[in-house]
Amino acid sequence: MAEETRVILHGRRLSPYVKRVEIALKIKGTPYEFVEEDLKNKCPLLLKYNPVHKKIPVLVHNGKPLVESFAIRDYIDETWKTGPELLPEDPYKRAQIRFWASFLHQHFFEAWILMSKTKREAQEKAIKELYKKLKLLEDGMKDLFRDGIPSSVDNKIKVPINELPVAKELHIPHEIVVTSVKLLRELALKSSVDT
Ligand SMILES: N[C@@H](CCC(=O)N[C@@H](CS)C(=O)NCC(=O)O)C(=O)O
Repeated sequence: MAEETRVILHGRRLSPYVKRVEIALKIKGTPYEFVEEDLKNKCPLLLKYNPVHKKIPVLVHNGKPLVESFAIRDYIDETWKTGPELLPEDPYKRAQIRFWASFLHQHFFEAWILMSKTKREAQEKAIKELYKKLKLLEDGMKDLFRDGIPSSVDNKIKVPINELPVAKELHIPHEIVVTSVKLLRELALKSSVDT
């Protein structure tokens, strides 16, 4: 049962794992505070809350820390019953959504990271691989949501994913994404030269 609550999300706005949690909170209409973490200089609280992986996101609900974005998403779904369910009722559809979410997590992000860390032929290869995975993901999504995504406001209305109010609200401007990706690439290339 949802009780009087204080919800704090430790993260970074650009992290896709943090986005997963933010989207879940927004869909449920759960208010939360956002604490922007500096991953190069992790604060003692983050290390205390996530001593195993020392990663974001961390969600703190009434003082209790939760880690790992999928586990947090499920916790949010099971705790705040006031908003719409995050996963469909049909077990087959749920399983399909879980499959694609884990594909995105394990394969797509991995290919994306490889692409941003490599140069020349290795990068060309990584880009091809990334496009292949993107195509698989897109086809999977089209199949799964033939008529669009159910609106979080009215489950019967189907809307394209970019039109969802929550997607618009959490949208990050293209220039900011590009600048951050360039920075990440510089850092990744520098650390691969240093090692
Ligand atoms: N499996 C984790 C992955 C989280 C993750 O990789 N977070 C990154 C930011 S996008 C992080 O905290 N990196 C810091 C580090 O690796 O030290 C989840 O789903 O929550």
